[in-house]
Amino acid sequence: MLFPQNTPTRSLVSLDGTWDFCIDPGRDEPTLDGASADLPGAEKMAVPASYNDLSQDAAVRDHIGWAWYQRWVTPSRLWAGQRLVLHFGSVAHHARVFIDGAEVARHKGGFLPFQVDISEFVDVAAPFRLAVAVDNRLDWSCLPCGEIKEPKGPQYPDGYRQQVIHFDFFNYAGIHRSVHVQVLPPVHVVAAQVDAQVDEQGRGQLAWVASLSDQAGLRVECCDAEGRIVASGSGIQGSCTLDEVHLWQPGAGYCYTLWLIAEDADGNELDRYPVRTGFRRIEVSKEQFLINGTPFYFRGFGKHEDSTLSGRAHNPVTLIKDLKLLGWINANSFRTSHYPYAEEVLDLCDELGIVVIDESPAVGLWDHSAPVFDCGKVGDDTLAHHNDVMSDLIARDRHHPCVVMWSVANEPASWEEGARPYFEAVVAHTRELDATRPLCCVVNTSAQGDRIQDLFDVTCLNRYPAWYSDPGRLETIEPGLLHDLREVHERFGKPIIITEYGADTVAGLHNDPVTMFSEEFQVEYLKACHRAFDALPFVIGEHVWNFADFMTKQGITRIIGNRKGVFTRDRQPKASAHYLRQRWQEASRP
Ligand code: GCB
Repeated sequence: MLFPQNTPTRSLVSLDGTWDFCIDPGRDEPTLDGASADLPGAEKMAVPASYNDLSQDAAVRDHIGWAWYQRWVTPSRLWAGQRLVLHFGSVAHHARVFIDGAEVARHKGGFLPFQVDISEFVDVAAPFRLAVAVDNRLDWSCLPCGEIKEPKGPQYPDGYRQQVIHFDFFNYAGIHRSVHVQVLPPVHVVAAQVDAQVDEQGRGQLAWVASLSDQAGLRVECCDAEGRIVASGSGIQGSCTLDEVHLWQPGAGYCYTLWLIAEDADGNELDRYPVRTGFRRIEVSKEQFLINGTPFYFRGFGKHEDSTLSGRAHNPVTLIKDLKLLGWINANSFRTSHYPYAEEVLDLCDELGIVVIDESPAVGLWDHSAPVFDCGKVGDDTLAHHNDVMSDLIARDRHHPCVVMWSVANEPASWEEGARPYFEAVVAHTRELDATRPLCCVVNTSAQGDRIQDLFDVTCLNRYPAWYSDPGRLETIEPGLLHDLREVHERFGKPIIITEYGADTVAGLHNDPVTMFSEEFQVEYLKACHRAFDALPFVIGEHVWNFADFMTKQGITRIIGNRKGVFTRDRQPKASAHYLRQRWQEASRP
């Protein structure tokens, strides 16, 4: 699937804006005819947005099950004779799409795009009703994992149910990324896999595998960032060599564009689509992560796609502010915790030279009260879906030079025996898809407690000393981390990135001597962690948890969300942001 773009042969019609919306009372299946009739009692809803925070009704915010989106689309006469492909950037978590009552697509998974050719369903002379039914329920067969529980007792009304989730972010739902009709020429490029490799001498190789909607020729032209054609080739599959490439570097993104040009037998251009990519070399040794031969130290954050009002939706306003703040604080990287982010995010990271660890939505694969792999809750269905998601993720993101590593999961129950065969399968599948990037799985286990870390190239650890253990005991952080990280490195022999460490901090709360939840505590907390990291040469990165405060489910440890942000949810700096800005400016390591 190709990201929707306007090109000389393609045009895009945005369906973003306001749609009609209503909650469906159905328990398992939708009960309303939202596909072919007006929605009863419809309210207006923004697209893209999570629906949860746009209502004054807690029942909408906390809804479990189906909801309907609907709008009319007026085709243009210019669509006649073209292929019409309807594209959704993401819909959380399960979607059914209808045109004038006919179901045209189904999709499972809330963080990756899907599309469907709707040409046969559209009469370009008449408006059509577009409806999307969205189900936000999570079970053990999808990612993220969750389960629906039906607790019984006098306090629970009849039929009461809860969506139980084993992850720490609000289960936002809705149409989260843009919706487009792509108006494509009858013969067009359907998909393309583009890989850019560069050797130590600076010679680049650009390989492509494309598919077309019909028989045609394919020519490719590779342009540098200034638009000069620097290489060309032909064929559905092929490669071309560039004798000397301009490298993509952290902090200095440089991109090439591979134009895929479909042609008829006479050389007439039928379609033209650009894929942007870049050349950089990634290597991992026992103690280093090298980008273009230079050791790279990850300075940055685990993030979320999360903002007030929009919820989990892609929002260009928040994106731009976040990228500005990453620059301001001297960060060079982040992890797309805990799911793939919008493609627009990666495009800008390519351009700006921001290094990204691209994470799958495999989160919540654990339960504090019971095993999940060993008792089959996380089983063959989960694995099949996990592998599908890795295929879709890599198909979507493989051309991005900013993506330097795939993270296959966050904090699965990696201490269980059953985790091993499960992750052996995920790793084998993922390596087959992309042999050029290192793999990691972010864990919170100790050296002894883990059964899977040896399968990965970089050890990624989440650590909360003096927070979830020994709360407030700052003096335990440095000795504890030194011991713990040395043990882990001794056992697995891989470089270590601390992918999470942090402390909840209520902006504006002060206490001296320092106390948990105060701004002063967060600063002292980070300093203590840094003393340990700085003493260990095999620690190759520090990603603070979290970039900004974010919404979670309600709970006794969450004060309207998780407050471990270095920035507030509206992106204002806490004291820790100023401290980090200084530390990362002075960083002697690259
Ligand atoms: C973690 C999780 C992250 C949570 C964080 C916390 O280990 O990976 O999703 O938000 O801890 O703050 O508890």
